[in-house]
Amino acid sequence: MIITTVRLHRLSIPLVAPFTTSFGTELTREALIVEVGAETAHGPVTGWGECVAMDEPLYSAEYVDGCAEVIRRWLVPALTSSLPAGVELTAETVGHHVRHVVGHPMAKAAVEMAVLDAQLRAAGQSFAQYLGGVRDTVPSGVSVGIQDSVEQTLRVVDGYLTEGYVRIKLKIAPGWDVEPVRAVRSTFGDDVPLQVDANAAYTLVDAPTLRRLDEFDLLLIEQPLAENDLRQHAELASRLRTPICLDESVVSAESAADAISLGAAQVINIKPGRVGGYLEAVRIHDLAKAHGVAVWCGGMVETGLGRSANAALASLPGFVLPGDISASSRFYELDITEPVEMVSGRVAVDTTPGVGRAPVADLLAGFRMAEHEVFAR
Ligand code: NPQ
Ligand code: MG
Repeated sequence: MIITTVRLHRLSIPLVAPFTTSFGTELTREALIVEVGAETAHGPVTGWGECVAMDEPLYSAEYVDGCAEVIRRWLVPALTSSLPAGVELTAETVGHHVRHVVGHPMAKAAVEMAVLDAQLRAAGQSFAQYLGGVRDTVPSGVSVGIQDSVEQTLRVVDGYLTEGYVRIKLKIAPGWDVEPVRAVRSTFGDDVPLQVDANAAYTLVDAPTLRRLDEFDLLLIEQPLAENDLRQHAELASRLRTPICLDESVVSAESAADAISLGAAQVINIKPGRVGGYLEAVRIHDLAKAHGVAVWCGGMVETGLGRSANAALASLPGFVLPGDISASSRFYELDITEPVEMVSGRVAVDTTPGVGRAPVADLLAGFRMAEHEVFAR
């Protein structure tokens, strides 16, 4: 294809309730949507990508306005004006053309997603078909933020279980761990699939506290230690019965391979944005599957665009645990696409070409803070 236009849409979308993790509280989703216009063998087409960076560098080093700048100044030129003459741009070669830019996986992932969406729309193939999906629906888990009290946590969890979510993930932090987990277990029983996510808030000194979680038969503990502490995660794993799952630490297939061989990850959370795109996400899936390591699809409070693409990814065979792929309504009263629905604990995988849904113009406009045309041929 030949890219003819690139537009960046900066959105601010209110959340239905504040979302608190060990690193902070979010009231809105500061989103960045990439719109790529392209000329293909099948005619002109528009592709959409979502950048999952947060508005501040608290989850990882990237942040949304930094991503917009990287996309505008370095990634888009690499795929347009600086593309060598005669080179045909495809989604599969986006990573190659931007490899000289160090880091910035979320910015790269957003651009690759938009190009892939355009390519698949032109070819009439769905994301799930292209990525290798084998299921029509995927099980839907929900991430429960840190609440003001244990009582409030029980009310919130009760609501999600009543709605039908098949797995609960409690966000934890030092001082908010054993107590809420014990309360959820004693209230809802041992059969509720339950896991926790620390977002890197602990150190190895906290191993005795984390070990107290062993008695609650959790599916896993997600990212207890810092992003770069692979060796220390391996050490912690040797001291816990609860499987360790890495999120922030896995930034590429290479780091996934390191984590697996070090014994630092018994489970891997795959987020396409964090690893540089859906294609790298599939490579990590393949690697983990070959090593017998379970994977599941994480979430970054995506709009319906990224949420639908994540459901497609989670339909691959190695995704053997429920993902953080909840309904749009978990976070948004109004989404920018047709809402992603959860029915009987499952989310349907879109089968129409590309991601399967696109932003609705009026909804996009309603949440838009800025729109920049960063390239036009
Ligand atoms: C995680 N997500 O697994 C993350 C991190 C996270 C669903 O638990 C705004 C935007 C707020 C992105 C809070 C879930 C966020 C965010 C947390 C991502 O670690
Ligand atoms: Mg996480």
